[in-house]
Formats: sequence, structure tokens, C-alpha cells
Amino acid sequence: MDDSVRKPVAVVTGASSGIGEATARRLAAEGFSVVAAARRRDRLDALVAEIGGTAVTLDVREPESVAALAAAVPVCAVLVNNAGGARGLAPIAEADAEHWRWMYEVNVLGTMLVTKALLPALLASGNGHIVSINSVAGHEAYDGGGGYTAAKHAQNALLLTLRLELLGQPIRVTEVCPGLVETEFSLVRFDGDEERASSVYEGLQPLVAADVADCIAWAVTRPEHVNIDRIDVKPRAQATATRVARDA
Ligand code: 8X3
Repeated sequence: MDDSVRKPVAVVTGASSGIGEATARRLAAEGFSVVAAARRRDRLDALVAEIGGTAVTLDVREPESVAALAAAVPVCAVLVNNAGGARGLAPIAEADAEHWRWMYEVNVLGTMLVTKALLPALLASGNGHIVSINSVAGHEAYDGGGGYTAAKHAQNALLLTLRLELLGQPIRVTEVCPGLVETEFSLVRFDGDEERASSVYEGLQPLVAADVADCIAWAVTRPEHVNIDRIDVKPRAQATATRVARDA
């Protein structure tokens, strides 16, 4: 039997790795029929072979790709906007406009496009929930963070606006803001430079993707009148975006 008939549907973007993949796994374990969406289809196919649900190829920068996702999901209880990321750590004096454009597209426009496309499906569920993975960078600035912090602050503004505009409708909006989580995030930021990427997490115990998935699972399993507005989650060894305690 098609499990989407009896289970609430959860769409997870960026589900091919990291926080997205961990969230897909966790929500499947929580009883959701997961629609795992991302660009890397081979990884999605392997994931749904394990956890069930459906794989959908998605590039959040492409409106047609987002429309195809929406067409495949007529009813959606939970949308986890996880697709996003950072490129570079250059000061604004040396900003790479292409990096900035990419960060705006995946973090801001991508969140807008997917949310807008799935709003009818979220409403159709009678109890929809939008969870957006933002970042400590959505609320703090740090040196070299320019393009990413600007995009993530914009994502925060988008979510605050959305919560106002959806007031009175059966849709919750939750923003999840992780600090250091060891995923492919830094590898993408530093263009595949593994040494530089792993140095970000050196000498401290970062969060793992499952820690963030745990927060998401908690937020979406509260009674439906309870809206968790925002979850800030960091490793114990991290106080702010830039203050961390590393082993000597
Ligand atoms: C990732 C966290 O501190 O690199 O969203 O901006 S940080």
C-alpha cells in the first residue's frame, strides 16, 4: 500500500546529505511519508530505498523544478526548507558577486519559491508546518560572513513576514538556527578544500546533523496549537558565531 495514503507527508529539501538527510531519516522514523528532494538523485534513491517515501529531483533555483515538486505533492503536513549553503569567507572588500548571488538564490529565493509553491498543499493538510533551517548567521554577523549572513538575515525576515501573513491559518512556522554542525557545509563553502573545511570543527565537538534533526522532530510533533518560533542550537563549546572553546 502506498504509505502516503495513511501517513502525513513531510517534504525535505536538500535531503541528499547533512541536516536534510538526517531529517528525512528522522521524520520517516516519526511516521511521516517523506518526500526527499534535492539535486543529487542517486543519493535520494539510495535514501528512499532505506527509509521509504519518494525521491524528487529538485533545484530550488529553478522555478520549473519547484513547480514539478509541488505538482507531485498535493497535500503536505510538513515542509522542511533545508536547501541552502555558503560560498566563501571573503571580506566585503573582496566579495565575489557570483558567490553572493548563489547564496541569495539558494537561501532566500529558494525558500520563497518552495514555500510559495507548497502553501496550497500545506493548507490542504489542515495542519501544515513550515520549518526553515536558518543559522546562527541569520542573527549574528561575523568577519568574512558577509554574503551568507546577509542571506540568512533575509531568510529570517522572510520567515517573520510569513508568520504574520499566515496568522489565522492552520500553518505553523518554525525557524531552526544551528551553529557549528559537521556536514558538507564547510566543504561547499571552501570549494572542496577538505583541510580548510575540517579545520572549522577542529578541537571541539560540533553538532552532528542528527542533533538538528532531533530539534526539528520535536518542533513538528508538538500539539498543533503550539508554534515553536525559533530554535537556536549550538555545540556546548560554542557561545556565539565566533566564540568557541577549542582544545589546546
Ligand atoms: C552555519 C553556521 O557559523 O558557519 O550556518 O555561519 S556558521
